[in-house]
Amino acid sequence: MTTNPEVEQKKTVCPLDCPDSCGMVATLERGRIISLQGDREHPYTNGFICRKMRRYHERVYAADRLLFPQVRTGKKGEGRFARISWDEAWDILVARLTQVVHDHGGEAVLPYSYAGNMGTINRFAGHPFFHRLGALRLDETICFAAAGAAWGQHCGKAPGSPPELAGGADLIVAWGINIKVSNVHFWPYVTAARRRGGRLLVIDPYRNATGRAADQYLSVRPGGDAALALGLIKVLVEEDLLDRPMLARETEGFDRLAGYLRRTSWSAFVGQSGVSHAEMRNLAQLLKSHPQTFFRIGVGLTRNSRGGMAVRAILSLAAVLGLFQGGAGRGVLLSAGAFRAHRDKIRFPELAAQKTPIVNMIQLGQALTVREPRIRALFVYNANPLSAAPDTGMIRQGLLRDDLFTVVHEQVLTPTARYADLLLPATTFLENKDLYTTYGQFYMGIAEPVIAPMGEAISNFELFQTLAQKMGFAEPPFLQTVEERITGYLQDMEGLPPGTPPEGPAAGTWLCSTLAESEGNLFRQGGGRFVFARDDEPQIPPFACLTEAGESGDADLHSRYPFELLTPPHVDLLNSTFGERYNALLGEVLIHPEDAAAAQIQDGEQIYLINHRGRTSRFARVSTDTRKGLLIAEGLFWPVEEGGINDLTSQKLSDMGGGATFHESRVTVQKK
Ligand SMILES: Nc1nc2c(c(=O)[nH]1)N[C@H]1C(S)=C(S)[C@@H](COP(=O)(O)OP(=O)(O)OC[C@H]3O[C@@H](n4cnc5c(=O)[nH]c(N)nc54)[C@H](O)[C@@H]3O)O[C@H]1N2
Ligand SMILES: Nc1nc2c(c(=O)[nH]1)N[C@H]1C(S)=C(S)[C@@H](COP(=O)(O)OP(=O)(O)OC[C@H]3O[C@@H](n4cnc5c(=O)[nH]c(N)nc54)[C@H](O)[C@@H]3O)O[C@H]1N2
Ligand code: SF4
Ligand SMILES: [Mo]
Repeated sequence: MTTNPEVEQKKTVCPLDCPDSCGMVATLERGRIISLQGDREHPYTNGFICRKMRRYHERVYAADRLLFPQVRTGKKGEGRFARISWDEAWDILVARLTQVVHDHGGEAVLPYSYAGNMGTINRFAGHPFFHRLGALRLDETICFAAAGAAWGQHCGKAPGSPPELAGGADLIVAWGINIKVSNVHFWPYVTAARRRGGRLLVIDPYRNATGRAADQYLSVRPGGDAALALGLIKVLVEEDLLDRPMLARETEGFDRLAGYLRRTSWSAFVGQSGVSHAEMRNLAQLLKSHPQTFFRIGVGLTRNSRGGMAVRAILSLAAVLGLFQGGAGRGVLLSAGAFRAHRDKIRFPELAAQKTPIVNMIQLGQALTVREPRIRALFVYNANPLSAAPDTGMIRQGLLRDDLFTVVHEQVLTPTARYADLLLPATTFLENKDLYTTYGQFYMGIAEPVIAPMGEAISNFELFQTLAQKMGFAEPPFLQTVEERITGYLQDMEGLPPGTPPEGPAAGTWLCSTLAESEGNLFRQGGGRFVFARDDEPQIPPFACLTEAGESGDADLHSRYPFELLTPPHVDLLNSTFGERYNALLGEVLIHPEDAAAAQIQDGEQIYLINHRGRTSRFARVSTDTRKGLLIAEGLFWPVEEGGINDLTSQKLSDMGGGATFHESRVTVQKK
């Protein structure tokens, strides 16, 4: 800590949609933030943060930050606006929403928000308002829906293993996750495990940054994980490498899965996964000879039409290996599940007079173009669908509609914000109070504002509390303060240590969940056990099994679009957040040398990626890090002239939970 009276330090929490949820320290000089660093006192952050967040304060003070309400003056999408006062903005907002509800009913209004700010209060700030208004409900499926449904199917309420446990593992398996990019605070546990002689195995269709740093890399066909994981169980069954007493004691329904695996021929597992029988036997031996194995499973592998099944099969493999029983260095982490609370306590669905129809956020394009009755008002906050949702060409078409009133509450002029009729300025997390739980580790914290709001920006919470009052909504949730909403949410929350004050931990302190099983059985507290097979959901197969591919297996599309495309995160972006730093940058696309040679594409050359949904452009990077026939385009950049990468992706849903299929598009390439 400094002794200079003009310099002070304040603690805060990273609000981004990242599993790490870092504790941070802001240093201020004469009230202005001059640096952001990791909090050394946060047990998981351990004093470092990623490079994208170290520069976040530049964004707070940037010249292109949105600081005042504005109305559109140019054509939709042109990005020309004129400043107005908040009084004028409220008048427009109240008048237009009232008119739409009067003329077409509340169901003509669609709120669209996700996780631009993961603070519990601000993330869910709009839900009470839209329930009360009678608006359509948004199914928030874009990220974790398939993975969550798959986990629930077999593991019920069990939490994931604490990441710290991986430090004691002999083998860490990073399955469909790019730790070095999207979960950087897990890496120290990889290093710790290796120091003790442990190994890292990466299973991914391309050799990502984590794969390049691994001891072993296994290339799987996209969407082939269920076949691989089931093939591994089949080896264990056929070679009699099972711990039968453990399976009988700790799990349910294994025999049905085993029977299916015995009956199904090897060619199906090998064909779908692209992994040979011999490789599977070696891998099964590796797992069997390393009892201290930790599975770190990502959500990347769920973003296709077999995504839920991939998770189900991998969890079944973990259960066969006994990883849910815990013990030193043994565990399974998909999502932490560190604190459990009733979301209704912040969403207040009881404010709705009736249950209104649901729109899956992945199908926003469809909702804004072909859906009947028409949506007349779209309210976007905490999200940038024109970059981050699939099939953005169709969304753009919807946003151009003259009879659609679009409100965007934002910090910067995102591609979506350019289409706003009314553009409202949002605070950043550094200007807000909020409660932050996490999905990749087990610590919770509360952050007080580090600085006062910039310009005339207001938080999501203030936006919707004020708007509710202007609309004449007087129910108790609309009169709550931030503190009251936090206290309400924490009531009955599972995972809070005894003695936690009702208002939560003091700002700047970190509270560890009691659900963190440091070496224990993951079913110890919630009860239940791993269930391999169940029949209570007739629309999904009772146990993990092989299923057909969607777009990637479509013979007609294959003949027109010979490549498969994956679109995973970029190290310098957080989904589309920070796109303004790289404005108009196209990004790269990895292409295998043989494919590049066949199409006469040189390394560094700008090419088009094209399919039946749209077109975008990237710079080719010729590399053996990808497989033949597979293109990899990292990052949701904001190209202005061309569509973005999501112009190519599909609104088709995954097999479970209504999740997205971002990593399953067929495309072709063309020289520019
Ligand atoms: N720097 C950075 N960090 C981020 C993000 C970001 O945009 N940038 N996004 C954040 C968010 S919201 C989330 S949800 C997480 C996501 O983080 P992850 O869980 O890591 O998921 P993805 O990044 O989508 O994909 C991870 C890996 O899955 C691989 N993959 C794709 N399809 C398959 C498949 O069929 N099988 C297998 N085995 N692997 C496959 C991809 O090639 C990629 O290497 O990261 C968070 N962290
Ligand atoms: N092709 C492809 N597409 C993907 C993915 C992929 O891997 N491939 N990943 C998907 C995943 S996992 C996710 S989670 C989604 C995320 O999709 P989104 O939630 O739309 O996330 P971002 O693109 O980061 O956009 C968040 C926006 O919220 C704004 N924001 C931040 N804080 C606040 C605030 O307090 N108030 C308001 N009003 N705005 C705020 C930011 O400036 C930013 O523009 O993207 C998905 N899209
Ligand atoms: S984006 Fe992730 S790694 Fe970076 S500071 Fe935020 S929580 Fe930490
Ligand atoms: Mo996500």
